[in-house]
Amino acid sequence: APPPPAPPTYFFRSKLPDIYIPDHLSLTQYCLQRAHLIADKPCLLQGKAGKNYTYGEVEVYARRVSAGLANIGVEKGDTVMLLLPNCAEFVLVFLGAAMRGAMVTTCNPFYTKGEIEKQVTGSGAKLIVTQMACVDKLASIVANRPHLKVMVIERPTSTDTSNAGTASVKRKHVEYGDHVMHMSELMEVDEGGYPEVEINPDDVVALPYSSGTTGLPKGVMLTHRGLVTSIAQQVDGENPNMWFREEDVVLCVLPMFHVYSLSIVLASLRVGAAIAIMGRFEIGALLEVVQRERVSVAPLVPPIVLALAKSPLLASFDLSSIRMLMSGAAPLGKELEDSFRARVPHATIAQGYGMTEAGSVLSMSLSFAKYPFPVKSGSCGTVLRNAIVKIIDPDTGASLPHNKAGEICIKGNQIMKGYINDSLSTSNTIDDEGFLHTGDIGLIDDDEELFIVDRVKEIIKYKGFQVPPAELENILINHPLIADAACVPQKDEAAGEVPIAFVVTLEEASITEEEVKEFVSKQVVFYKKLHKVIFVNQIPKSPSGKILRKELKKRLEEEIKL
Ligand code: 4UW
Repeated sequence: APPPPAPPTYFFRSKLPDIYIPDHLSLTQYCLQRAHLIADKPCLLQGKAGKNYTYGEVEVYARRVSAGLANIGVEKGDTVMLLLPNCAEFVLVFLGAAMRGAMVTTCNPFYTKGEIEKQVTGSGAKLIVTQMACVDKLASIVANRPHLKVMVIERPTSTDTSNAGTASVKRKHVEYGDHVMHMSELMEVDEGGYPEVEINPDDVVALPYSSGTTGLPKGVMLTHRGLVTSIAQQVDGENPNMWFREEDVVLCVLPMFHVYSLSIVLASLRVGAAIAIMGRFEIGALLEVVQRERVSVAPLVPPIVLALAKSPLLASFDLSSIRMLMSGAAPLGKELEDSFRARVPHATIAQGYGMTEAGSVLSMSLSFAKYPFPVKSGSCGTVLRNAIVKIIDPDTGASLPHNKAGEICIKGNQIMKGYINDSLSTSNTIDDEGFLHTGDIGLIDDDEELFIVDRVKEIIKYKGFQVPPAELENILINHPLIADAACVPQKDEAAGEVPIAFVVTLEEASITEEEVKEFVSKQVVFYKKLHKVIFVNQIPKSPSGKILRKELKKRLEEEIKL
């Protein structure tokens, strides 16, 4: 008898044709390709928080930083950590390090000492560029690592033109010896001092951290080719999927250490737009920046959309400059999307879908295209050009057709090269055919629009921030009175999800919910704090020892109903 026919494989693509992508260029060559033509155009806007930079200045400073890094011994392939809130220096050091051929690992400046130390070790960072406020936190990390240098960016603010900033840098210098340097060592050097470094497109340039579908945070290796491809997929070509223009002013309020904001910054540089940088989110300040800088593009996350949709302040500001409002990094409820649209009727409001490992965008609304398509509310957009998506049955691995929900998998030059020093996690995430498995469940409808309906991976997303359950579980089982623990998300209107813990205590141990919460909160950044502790006799596990998170989520739902 003839062999049974092979099961069909369904591939999904953009509705737009593939484009030419100049992926032989380094990331900085690509992003700053037109910078010399628009040298006088504003690039980085900081308002009262600091100096503005034109495209010409950004290019010069990036070259200086690159030469300055060489001066202080940062070689090609070395890792530089950026431990900074949003600021111009973040962008300048990122670009300079990329030119130097270094890898930039981005880290949340609000992280605790323990969280930072793990990333320093895992990424092999040689230099940390940070702000004064973080220096104390770094003292013991640096003390054990003679080759690790720390550099602070502090500059006198416009109201404070005294030398206070410099004096306190000097004081720290004395305290920590030669480890703490000042940013001037990068910014005030001769940019012609070093020849350009030869960069291979497959060299790693960015190393953001993500826990992916399971386990602890891991360094995600994004290459020059990967990021050039991703940005091109969004903003290049005859009909860019995400039409950023040179005239645009792009709001940058989401933290640049996260891949969403980093990707928006790089896309803005590519098209020559101005980037309005905000150090932190506050609704009044955001509206003021929009009005003052005439912001035209605003990439947001659902909690900020919620805050804006509800804010009485909205009516007192001129938001007429906004033409594009984008949401991503977490699910945006359809009702919220619609009510927000009613409040900013002149803007196009829609979603994109990204994942650090996907390097970073998988799909983007075609309502943002230069020649847009009609789209549906609640959709996460259409897969980008020069990429292929398949949807697979999470149990059988079978490829699924239109309108059937399954795990979203993506292939293309933009996806990560792998996790650093972790080939096992890499091979568990990228299959033999080169598809990255996202751990998200979604379907693609007849109009090629993607809808995310569920998540099978462990990750908890608090306001779009990653909270890896494995990290919290590790902390919990280190408590002398705790025998076992498991963390799962609980739905929350403002944050989307919050982490909660199921805890098994040692026999006869007496420990309160408050004590457990405090034990964790001392060791983690604010958004990883536990919101509830449920004491149980046992954590349900599979025969192989995997935590049965589905059962715990069910338990939690029952608990809430009680
Ligand atoms: N709806 C539902 C969404 C959505 C979503 C993401 O922290 P990571 O690894 O990465 C991100 C990146 C987001 C992003 C990057 C670049 C960009 O342009 C853009 O445009 C909007 C967004 O969040 O978390 C990845 C996980 O976050 C969830 C989903 O589970 C995904 O695997 N997620 N976007 N629109 N869920």
